[in-house]
Amino acid sequence: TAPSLAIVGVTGAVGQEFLSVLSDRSFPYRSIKMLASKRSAGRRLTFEDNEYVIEELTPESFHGVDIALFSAGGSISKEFGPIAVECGAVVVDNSSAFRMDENVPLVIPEVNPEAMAEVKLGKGGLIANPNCSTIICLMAATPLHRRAKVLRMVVSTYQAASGAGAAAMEELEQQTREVLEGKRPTCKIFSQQYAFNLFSHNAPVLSNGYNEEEMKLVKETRKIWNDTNVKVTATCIRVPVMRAHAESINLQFEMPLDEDTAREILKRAPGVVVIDDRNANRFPTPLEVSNKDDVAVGRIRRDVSQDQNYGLDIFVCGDQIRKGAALNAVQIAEMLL
Ligand code: 11C
Repeated sequence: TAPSLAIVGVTGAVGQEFLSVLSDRSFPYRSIKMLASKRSAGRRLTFEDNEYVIEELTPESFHGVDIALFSAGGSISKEFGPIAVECGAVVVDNSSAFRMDENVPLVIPEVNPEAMAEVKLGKGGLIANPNCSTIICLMAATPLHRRAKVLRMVVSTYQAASGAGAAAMEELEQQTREVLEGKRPTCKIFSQQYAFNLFSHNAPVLSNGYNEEEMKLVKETRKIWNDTNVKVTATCIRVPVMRAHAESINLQFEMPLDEDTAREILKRAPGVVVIDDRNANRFPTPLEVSNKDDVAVGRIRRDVSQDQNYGLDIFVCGDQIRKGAALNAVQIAEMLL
């Protein structure tokens, strides 16, 4: 029979997207629990022609649940994830709470599906969804890594409002209106003006000078590629874009890989589309990939600073809420079926 599902954090940007993706992909289910904080409990929600009442998340929420999709922040995952597992559910967790736990698979289905081979429906288990910027980066870098082995990767991100949640998206919209009307922009989520501006990612800055978002790219890549030697460095920037991240990625390879071969590899890669029209100066944009499943790659070119065929530059865009979060989690859930 089809599994029973629970969505934890159903009122959030990713929670809502879980529902859209489940519906778009005709994910089979026999029931769904819509779970959120006490604040949202009691509200009604229509999904696939059925009306649901949002329930408050409690330790009792997971009885009879087969798959729980979590996106309500790290502390909720830490508190309720293990309870759900104890009840026999497989938790697919979108937060950073368990990603670096060595017993928890960190999975991008197109990249390392083998990592979750041990997790079986009915036995309880945890699978972590990587950070959105890692997913989008590795969707493009992995097919090239498989061919030529990446020794070093330099990532610069241009990250959308959605990565900071629905309230940040509202803040961007409100501030844009305020600035155009000559008013002072209201800063609630971010401490500085976001509209018509950009700034270093809002994640906490660590003692090594990197922020947490940057170190996620470093550590998660090593874990997903199962390669402790790969060198990764990153600079993460928040830009006033609504829901898709862009990333400039510089790659250094162990084996030669020319740009035409790289383009062919990327054209064949699942979940990737190539937009690379030099004559028309047409390359991926965040708007173009918004609400889309595929990650778009372009600006595929030889890095002239490296030995010929040992370095490439690429530019990648991917919908942060979809492939960066909800779609990846639902694809993980599909592999459990
Ligand atoms: C962003 N990736 O775009 C972040 C937010 O570890 O899941 C998500 C943080 C995480 O701001």
